[in-house]
Amino acid sequence: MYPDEPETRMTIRRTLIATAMALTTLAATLGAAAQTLKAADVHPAGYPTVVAVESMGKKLEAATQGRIKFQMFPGSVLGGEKEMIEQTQVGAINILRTSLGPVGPVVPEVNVFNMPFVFRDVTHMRAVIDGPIGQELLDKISASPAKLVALAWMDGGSRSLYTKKAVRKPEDLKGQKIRMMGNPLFVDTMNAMGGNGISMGYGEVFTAIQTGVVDGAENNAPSLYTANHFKAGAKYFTQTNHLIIPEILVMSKVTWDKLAPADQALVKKLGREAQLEQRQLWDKAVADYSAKLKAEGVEFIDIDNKPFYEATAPVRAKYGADFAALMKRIADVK
Ligand code: BDP
Repeated sequence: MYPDEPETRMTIRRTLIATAMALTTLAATLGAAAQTLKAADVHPAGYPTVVAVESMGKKLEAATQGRIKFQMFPGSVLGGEKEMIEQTQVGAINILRTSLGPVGPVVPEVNVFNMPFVFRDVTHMRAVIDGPIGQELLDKISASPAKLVALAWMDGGSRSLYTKKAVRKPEDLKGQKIRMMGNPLFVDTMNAMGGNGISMGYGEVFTAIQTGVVDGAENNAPSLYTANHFKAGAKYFTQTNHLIIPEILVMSKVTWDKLAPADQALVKKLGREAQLEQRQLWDKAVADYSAKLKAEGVEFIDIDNKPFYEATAPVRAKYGADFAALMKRIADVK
């Protein structure tokens, strides 16, 4: 390369290049050794999803002898769910547990699970996500341009309406502003159910109910309890069960692509284990928090939800048009 270069200088140059290369390799190894994965969740410490993902983190640290560390950021400290999805897409958050609701705007294929009354009940939803359709949806998320790798499903049970004024039928919702998750599908759902859907982040709901910006919201019992929305005044919990939305555990594709194949396989395996652990914790949480809500004076209103089912038929027709074959397969799952 340098024909006139004296022998010694050439040797020094070669040594320097070799040293620089060795240092680069060392830095890469050290970098890998120091890797800490940031995991996030809107829910507080102790919530089933947070507990299951923390336990996944401990197993990951143990299996890699501390080469991959794990840090959980619960309670929305890294932002609302929409913002956290965005941070995960760019790799600022490495692992995220999120509802599928706000994933719909970035991966439209998941909206098939976000439709009102698409599942008959929680048992039906579980049979679907545990079978081939569940795997296909995870694969669709990973294959989409959203830069999210879907690791596993989590359970979010069934969502029902909670309001300051008791609701028993669609007409009772007239004029009531109800907070929905950020996805136009949910605003349409609430409008069809008889109220006025308002989309906003989970972290804003307490104040919105308290100050009358909204008259209520909808969620499962563990969320209603841990987010204290009943203390903001939403004391009537009408069992509409209108949305049964599975949740997911995703890894940023940016992070995923930097992992060695063996570590990727490990993350996937531990993600699946977290799914199983979360489901057990979930069933207990629903029972425990329902009892706690009742003890706090929240009135559970049992209703025949058929009028709400019928009222939302146009929403299924509108959003389901893209998923007709898939919806038939879902309905056929026993
Ligand atoms: C809870 C979900 C959480 C959502 C929240 C919401 O677990 O992922 O962010 O509802 O309503 O049930 O925003």
